[in-house]
Amino acid sequence: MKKALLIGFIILILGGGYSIVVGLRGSDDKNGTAQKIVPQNTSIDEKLFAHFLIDDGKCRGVRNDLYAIDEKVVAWIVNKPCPPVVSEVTLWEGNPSAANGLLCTSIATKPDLPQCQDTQYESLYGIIRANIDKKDLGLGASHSIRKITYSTEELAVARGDVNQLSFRVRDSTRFSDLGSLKSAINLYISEGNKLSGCGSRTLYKSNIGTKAYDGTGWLPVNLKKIISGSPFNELPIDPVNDANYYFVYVCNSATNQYELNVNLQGDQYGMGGSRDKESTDGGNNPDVYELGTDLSLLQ
Ligand SMILES: [Ca+2]
Ligand SMILES: [Ca+2]
Repeated sequence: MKKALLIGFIILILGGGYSIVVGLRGSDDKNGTAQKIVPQNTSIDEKLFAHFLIDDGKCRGVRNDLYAIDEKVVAWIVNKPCPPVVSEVTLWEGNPSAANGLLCTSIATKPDLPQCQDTQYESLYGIIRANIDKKDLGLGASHSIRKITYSTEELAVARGDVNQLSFRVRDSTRFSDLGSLKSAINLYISEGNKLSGCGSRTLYKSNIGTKAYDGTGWLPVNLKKIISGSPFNELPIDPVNDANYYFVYVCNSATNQYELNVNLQGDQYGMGGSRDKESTDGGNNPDVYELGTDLSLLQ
């Protein structure tokens, strides 16, 4: 098989982000038969496909079908070009949100020119495109074709799973940023500095104030006083930082101690979750993640 004579650029819009897939197309593979499929990733995550394509695609109300082919490749067929792709028929594998998840598509200006990552998919793609109304998609008895179906409830579950993934990413950021903040405040204290502005346990929240780290931002600690300098160019804030998710700081000037709190989003980190952090942090509130030098200051 000759290699890449033409490079096709396929731009996908998935989940608000942009991914670029560079497709390679050969010139001498025109026998019109579907060859053996050798996918890079042999596992089909049906939930992700159902969520990203069936559920997120703006094709509801028209044809919006997913087929598992040989349990290795997924064909998505719609009645009209449907975001995030511009072709009625597309071939996918593995994870549809990954940059290399799209195997084949076609572009509006050259509908007869398949844009495939690898020539091995071209004949398969061509046959399916020519037979979208046939039950076996024109592939014959040598291939298994299974329609992937999901109920409204299952789609909702898939949506939840995907949301949980993004929640965990945010929680990881929270652990990292709050850990850094804790280290900075501890260093500030260890160098003989006093916490101020504590009032009678006044609450300071990251959704109120600026990111200035000189004590005038949302955190009333002048990190510029740290001898080696502030570890931050700006104060960290919660990845969401709205009325429900924000960092909280409270201190006690008499003891020179403080507490930081944050509400985590991932189910696994909540009380009873598989990686429970909120109720195992040594604090007095099982519903939030607490850290600092006196975890009883805030509940
Ligand atoms: Ca806690
Ligand atoms: Ca507490």
